[in-house]
Amino acid sequence: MSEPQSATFAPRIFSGVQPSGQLTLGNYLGAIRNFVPLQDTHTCLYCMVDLHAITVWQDPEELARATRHVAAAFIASGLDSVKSALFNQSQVAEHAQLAWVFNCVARLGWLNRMTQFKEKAGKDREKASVGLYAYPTLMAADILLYKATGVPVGEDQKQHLELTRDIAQKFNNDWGKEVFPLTEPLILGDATRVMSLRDGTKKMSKSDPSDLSRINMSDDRDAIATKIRKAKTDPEPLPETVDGLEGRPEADNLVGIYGALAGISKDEVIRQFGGQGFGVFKPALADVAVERLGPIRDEMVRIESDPASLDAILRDGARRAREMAVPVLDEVYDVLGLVR
Ligand code: AQP
Repeated sequence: MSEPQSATFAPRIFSGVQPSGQLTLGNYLGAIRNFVPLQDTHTCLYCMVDLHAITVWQDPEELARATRHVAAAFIASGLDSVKSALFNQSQVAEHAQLAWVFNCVARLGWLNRMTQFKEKAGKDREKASVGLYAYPTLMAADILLYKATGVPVGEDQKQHLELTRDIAQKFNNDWGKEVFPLTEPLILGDATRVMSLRDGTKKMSKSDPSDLSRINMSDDRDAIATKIRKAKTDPEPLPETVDGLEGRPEADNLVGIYGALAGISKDEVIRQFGGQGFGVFKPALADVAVERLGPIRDEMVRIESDPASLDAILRDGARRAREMAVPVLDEVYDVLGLVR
């Protein structure tokens, strides 16, 4: 990949996905599918960030199920548990330990600027958990515990990545040592921000109350076709040029999804469908979505039917992750003067 490498830090990739519900097409196109090719060029760690998920209340049985669901989605999408360390965050206690150190490095003013906290806490900020507020410092710990040089993420995580760099820089400056790299966000592909099927101005999200707003990775072929058929659109046919998508967020989103799934640019989609109505375009989109997602979903069902094997993969991934994490935390403790 093309992220600039510091001379001091070996190229290493970390990324995480929250096990907090059904994974969406946004998670797949914006993040998971981009994880796969990196395995051939980098040391990679891919994590189910369960400690992030509990920043809002989770049903215990559902949390365990969702953790295995994310692991199954990773593997079904092409992640190889031999090439990459696949694990859930809570099995590597060093994440929480380094997060505490970073709570002491990050400034309140920095966290106050995080737009995701404002969105997720909503109007009743006072009732949000301290964990939800401190989420970005735990995310910085996830990444810097492995001195990751690159993090493949969707666009919505850009601000958190900037905070991770601020924390790394302040830590390095405060103690006068280049302990941490300035990690680069790897915002890859054409679908870095997939929008809701019900509102083209809102991000497609697994916590949206409306299931019709998203395509889940576990949706069967009928569900995918139904959701695309019911997706909100405007009454106009598709424009003759990509510029004509301006001001038409729902049409723009569906064209973007088609292109990302078919592996073609939006220009090419418009070349094929410009001037056509949604009555023609939506069934074509449903076909390409079913063709791409159907086999992944079938594989997920197969993998999830054997939770014992999945748990063994996660334990092994956690063991390998700890081998990388322990020396970094030791280094941090030494730098801080924490006796061990
Ligand atoms: N709509 C999206 N388009 C592109 N990328 C997306 N990602 C999430 N939604 C989209 C990317 O998926 C990765 C994992 O996200 P996460 O589960 O850790 O948290 P999130 O960003 O908060 O995702 P959701 O679906 O919106 O979850 P909830 O509803 O639980 O908060 C990240 O790389 C993210 O950028």
